Amino acid sequence: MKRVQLFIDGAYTGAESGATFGLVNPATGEEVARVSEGGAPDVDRAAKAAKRALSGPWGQMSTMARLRLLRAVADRIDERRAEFLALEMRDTGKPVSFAGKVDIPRGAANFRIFADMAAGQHEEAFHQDTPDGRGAVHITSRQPVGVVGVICPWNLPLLLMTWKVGPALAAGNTVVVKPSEDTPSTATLLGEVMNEVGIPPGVYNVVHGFGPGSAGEAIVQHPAVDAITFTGESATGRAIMAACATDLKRVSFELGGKNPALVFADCDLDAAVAGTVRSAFSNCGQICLCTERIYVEKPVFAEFVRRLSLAAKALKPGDPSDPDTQMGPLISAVHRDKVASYLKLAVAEGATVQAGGHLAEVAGFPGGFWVQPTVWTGLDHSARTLREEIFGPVCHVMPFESEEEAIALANDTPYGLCAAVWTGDVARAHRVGGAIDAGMVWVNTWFLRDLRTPFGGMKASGIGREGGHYSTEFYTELKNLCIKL
Ligand code: NAD
Ligand code: 6OD
Repeated sequence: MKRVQLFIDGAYTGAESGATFGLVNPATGEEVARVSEGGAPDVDRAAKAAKRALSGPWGQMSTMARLRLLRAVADRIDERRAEFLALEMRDTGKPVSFAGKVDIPRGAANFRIFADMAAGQHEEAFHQDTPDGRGAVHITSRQPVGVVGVICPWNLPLLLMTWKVGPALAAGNTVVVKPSEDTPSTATLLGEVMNEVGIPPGVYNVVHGFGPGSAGEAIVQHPAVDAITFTGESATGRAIMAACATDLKRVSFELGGKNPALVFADCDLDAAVAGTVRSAFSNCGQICLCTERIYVEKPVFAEFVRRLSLAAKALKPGDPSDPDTQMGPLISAVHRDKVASYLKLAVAEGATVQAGGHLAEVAGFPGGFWVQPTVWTGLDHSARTLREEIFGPVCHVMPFESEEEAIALANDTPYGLCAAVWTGDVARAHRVGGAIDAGMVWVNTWFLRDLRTPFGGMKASGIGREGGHYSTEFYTELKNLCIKL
């Protein structure tokens, strides 16, 4: 795919302005495609097509027929797995060992599981006595919200987009998707899949472009868009929320994090080290759930730091298509420079570098945006390095002496997305897990997903929850019908 076009009303199209921008492969730094740069007129076309589709064949289709189509979308993603994988790896540089196991399978699962869950949707009925003795019946049901604007980041492009589009379509909505400008391709390929399986035109629309003054802002401001589901930075969430206030659009936000891991001396240290290597460095640290702050109980602190640092140094960067490659590049030169600025800042703030600490050079990929997996110790808790989301393969390890201190350190952050707790004591797991201000706490594991459970963050990490029936709540309006008998 050398030209990445918009997908509106079931057809590929350029932007009305004719504008395009370059798409860069982060592993090589080379431009690999031109992307149509949508703007307000293109969003207008997409939003109107999405509105029409609500009252067309899609809106009139039976629930079971709709869900059959969504299961067919999942099957087709599986069948075209190699194409989705190649595009996701090209856009992100992520290794096949990650994208093949996580991104693409979840792209299919997000349609299949939400279709299965929607099949179990039921209405509630309340019978009411009335003075005339005839009574009344109330029927409480759910109807689609309407046109949903889906605004996505670049770190797990297909996974995070379908995580919203799957339940939105299962509930009978239509969507206008704005993928990240850095990762437009898999959302575009999904348009072909929608047509192949017979999803009616206008149900799934994709408009590429940027945020402010571009396609993102136009989606948020369009009067035909009824709800916005957004994943990205907390600062962007604030701007979108302010814009949504005008039309009182409902919002669901999955935002940034500065996630802690708490390692207690009673844990299985091998598991804690292996789990923390995964939670700090997977996807080159570019997962909102990644651990950037690690607190370790004093008796095992030195040993934990030694083992984590050794493991970080052993992680193998390289050709994303090599199954042995463990580390990909960062998404862009801009993001590489941001992470590099924290590599400098951490040292200026007094960090001791236990592993990494520099940009990386990878044989055969001189133009890529590579950074060494980095482990720091020695920072004061007020350091900016410990307060700001970096979103790279970096983490800091600090000792603690008591459970209370560990909880206080974990909660000393504006964010509240997730935490990992490593302990062999179930009572402690329950106590500490309950005391951490985060939407999700994993004990003796990390990023173990069950799509029926609520996903989202507290504090500056988000508004609302998605997953299972929590998604249904966001993507539907409740209606009560009262019939006097
Ligand atoms: P970002 O906020 O810069 O951009 C996300 C999307 O919003 C992009 O499509 C962008 O074009 C668009 N956008 C930017 N400004 C906009 C505006 N004013 N109006 C409308 N759209 C706008 O985020 P990013 O850099 O792409 O992603 C990384 C961030 O996402 C990190 O902070 C990470 O923690 C967060 N994230 C959170 C979760 C979660 O589930 N909590 C998941 C993934 C990523
Ligand atoms: O697994 C998911 O459903 C999900 N929303 C993951 C988000 C990861 C953030 O980068």
